[in-house]
Amino acid sequence: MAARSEGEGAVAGDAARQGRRGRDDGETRPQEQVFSGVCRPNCMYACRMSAHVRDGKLVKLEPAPYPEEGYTGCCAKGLSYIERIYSPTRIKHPLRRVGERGSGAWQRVSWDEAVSEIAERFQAVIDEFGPQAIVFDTCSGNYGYVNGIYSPLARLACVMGALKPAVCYDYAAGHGIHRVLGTGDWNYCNEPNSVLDASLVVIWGTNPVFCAPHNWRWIQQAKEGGTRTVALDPIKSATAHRCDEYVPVTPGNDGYLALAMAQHVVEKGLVDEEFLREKTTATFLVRRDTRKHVRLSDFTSAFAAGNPLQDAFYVWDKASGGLALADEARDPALEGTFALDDGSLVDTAYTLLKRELAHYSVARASELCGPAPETIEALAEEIATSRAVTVSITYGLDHYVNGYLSTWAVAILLALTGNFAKPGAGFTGMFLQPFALNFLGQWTEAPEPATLRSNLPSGLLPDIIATQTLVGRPFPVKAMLSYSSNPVGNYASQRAYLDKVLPNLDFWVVLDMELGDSARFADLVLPVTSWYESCDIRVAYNNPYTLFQEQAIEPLYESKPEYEIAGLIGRALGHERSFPADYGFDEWASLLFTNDAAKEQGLTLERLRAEKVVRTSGEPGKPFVRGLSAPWPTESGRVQLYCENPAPRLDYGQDLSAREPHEHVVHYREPAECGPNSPLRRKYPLVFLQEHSRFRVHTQWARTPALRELDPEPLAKVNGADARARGVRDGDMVEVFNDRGHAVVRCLVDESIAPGVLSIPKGWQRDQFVAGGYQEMTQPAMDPYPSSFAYYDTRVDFRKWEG
Ligand SMILES: Nc1nc2c(c(=O)[nH]1)N[C@H]1C(S)=C(S)[C@@H](COP(=O)(O)OP(=O)(O)OC[C@H]3O[C@@H](n4cnc5c(=O)[nH]c(N)nc54)[C@H](O)[C@@H]3O)O[C@H]1N2
Ligand SMILES: Nc1nc2c(c(=O)[nH]1)N[C@H]1C(S)=C(S)[C@@H](COP(=O)(O)OP(=O)(O)OC[C@H]3O[C@@H](n4cnc5c(=O)[nH]c(N)nc54)[C@H](O)[C@@H]3O)O[C@H]1N2
Ligand code: SF4
Ligand SMILES: [Mo]
Repeated sequence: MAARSEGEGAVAGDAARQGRRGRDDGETRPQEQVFSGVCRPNCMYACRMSAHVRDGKLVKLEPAPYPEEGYTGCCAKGLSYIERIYSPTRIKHPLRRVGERGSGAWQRVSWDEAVSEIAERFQAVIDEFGPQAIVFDTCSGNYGYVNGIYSPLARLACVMGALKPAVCYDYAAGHGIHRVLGTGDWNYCNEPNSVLDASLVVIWGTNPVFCAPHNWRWIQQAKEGGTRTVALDPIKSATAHRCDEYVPVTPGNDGYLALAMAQHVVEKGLVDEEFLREKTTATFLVRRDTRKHVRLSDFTSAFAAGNPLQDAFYVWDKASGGLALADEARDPALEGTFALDDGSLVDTAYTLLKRELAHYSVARASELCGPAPETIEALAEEIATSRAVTVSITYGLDHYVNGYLSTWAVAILLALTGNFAKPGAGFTGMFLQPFALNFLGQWTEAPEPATLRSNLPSGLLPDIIATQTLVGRPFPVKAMLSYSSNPVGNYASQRAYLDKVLPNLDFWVVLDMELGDSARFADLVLPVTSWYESCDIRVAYNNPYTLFQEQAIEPLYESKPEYEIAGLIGRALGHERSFPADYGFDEWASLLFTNDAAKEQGLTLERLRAEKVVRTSGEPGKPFVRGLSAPWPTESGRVQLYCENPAPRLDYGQDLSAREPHEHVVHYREPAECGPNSPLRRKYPLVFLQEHSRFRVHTQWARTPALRELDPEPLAKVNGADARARGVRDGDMVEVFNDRGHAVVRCLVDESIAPGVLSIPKGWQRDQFVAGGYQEMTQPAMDPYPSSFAYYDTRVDFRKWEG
């Protein structure tokens, strides 16, 4: 996929010196100019692209080189983005709804009219209900720092005092792993090329061939070098097909499987005890009365507030037969229960973990999850004895109500087997570089008071808007502005959004390029520039670079970049000081380089504009491995076998008192709807997945002609046994349904999908279905700890559609 093109010479330095107009390559391509850019949807990558422009028109996109060859490349979506720029479905000018919501009746309005209307409507809401009754909704449509999700529209939310809810799409995986590694929502993975040092890569509920091709290339390279690959998935996915071994599993129970494997490792004496003693909290003591670790601060008042003394943890020293600080003990007990002088009992963290693991068995895992006992045992033993194991993990385990428990269990399995903080060991899949631009400063360091109100989970918004309450208290929400977000398309339980949310929302503005599922139901739609019509900056995921997007073409029609739109609305609402009229791209972008991280890197806007692609973390040729060069960001700096303080990701006043006592030690809980004892099991026998498609990123590219040729229509994939049981044949139209809604689609009978599972690959718009849509059926519940949607924790059935 990597390409070195003849146009590339113009991408690097020359175009910069000539400003955004680029260079005329008079010799080979008359009139052609080449600009450096970056594809930046939420596919969790950032392919560097060359944009070829002739006569002001973008005529070709192709991969541009990264300084490290292995990071260069792109996919068919990146190449065909050009069709989205010139699509007849592009929004050309501001639109005001004139008919019923969603009826498609629009009136063209000028920017002046649109901005005045927004200011008036927002001001009226502020006057009556306060600024918190206005929601700034954003998600992941464009990972730009000046346009897109990090744009100064967030500054507008901050100076207005509006709500900017926290996204709830894929936070369970990180939440579970955080309990072990302290790595927060996203920072738990190694650099993708670290898999070259692995002896075994377990691909656990992820499909990188489709969803992270840039990461798959490294796994493929590792495989060619002798690394073994195993995939666990209910679907024999494109990735599973390419692995050395495929282990089919039933959806939603991987947590049990991982814990049964952990128990097997313990029983077989394959635990890495040296790692447990030295790198984890296994030997730390836990008081039974308080569920807290025993620490220095328990015994001295020297830790009063403000004292910089470092607290320390106690272990039981077998050499002295009493307490000793972890760093001082000569022979710390890995296991055991002991009595303190005050009579209270303490257990080692490892003892508590072992006690929980004793409830899990390979036999039960086999019944619950599918694989034969021998397969489970062999994989457990291989993980324990292989030199370095990487687990590739993204969001297949995440999208269940118990998703965080599953990833917590996988992290515990890796900890027990010593698979952290060494080359080739740990997690891969979602590498966020440690470097961050100062987007928070861009939002909140304004000349006026600015507060970021972002502790509210966006997944609660439908309920809040429908009831105008939050945890039983009045909570008016009356207006919303969405940018880089398609909540009708991407929130679970779409019918509820359409039937209960929208009627209770007085005014909805959507900023987008195309009339997607959300824009179609808005009151006012504002056209934004495409990714190549304005300059921008992107800090990459899954590689260690920061990139500059040159403006390749003029904004089409009346579209505007978001920083301009933020300024227009901001000034109309009286925030001239925070949105100076003369602020353009450079002024906004400069604010991003004011933090210490940027200064340490020597990174400035000028440098980025000149160099286009700058390494902003790690060193070339030395894959970044978490926990290797710095301690873990846990309180003790160690890998945690016991979670002393299980805090929720977002605190919105939820009552966790009944849950808290059970959240310290990893365990399995059944998923919500798809579990073996779900009351819906008989009525809706199939678990409903919505694989992320190779041909779309979420709802983007859903109408791109080049990709529609390859993937023309929505499909419901089912196993032959499930089709035959319903008299359905390959190619028939079927209705997939549950109590929440339905979708009418063509059926693909596919033996690579497990019996009892139905998948409609996600991202289609509503009007691409014969009736309904895949998102109508997904269930909206979230666990209150991770606050993350659990789309796959859903049951459905299907029948032949007679029209
Ligand atoms: N082309 C493309 N790339 C994308 C995206 C996209 O939409 N399109 N989306 C991006 C984003 S934001 C995300 S979150 C990621 C998602 O990336 P992935 O997590 O890789 O994608 P999914 O399709 O959700 O799930 C991956 C696999 O998990 C399996 N799976 C489902 N349930 C279970 C289970 O209970 N156990 C196990 N073991 N496996 C299970 C599915 O069958 C599927 O094959 O991809 C990113 N990349
Ligand atoms: N059923 C089901 N639903 C899911 C999932 C699932 O697995 N199953 N996965 C979920 C996951 S993991 C994720 S991350 C979410 C993603 O959800 P979203 O972030 O909403 O994803 P997109 O559909 O990529 O983008 C949203 C919108 O941004 C627009 N856009 C693109 N560029 C720009 C820009 O520069 N400016 C503006 N203003 N708009 C722009 C696009 O046209 C699109 O309409 O979806 C979730 N939805
Ligand atoms: S969609 Fe993702 S993988 Fe494809 S070109 Fe764009 S950034 Fe690269
Ligand atoms: Mo996601």
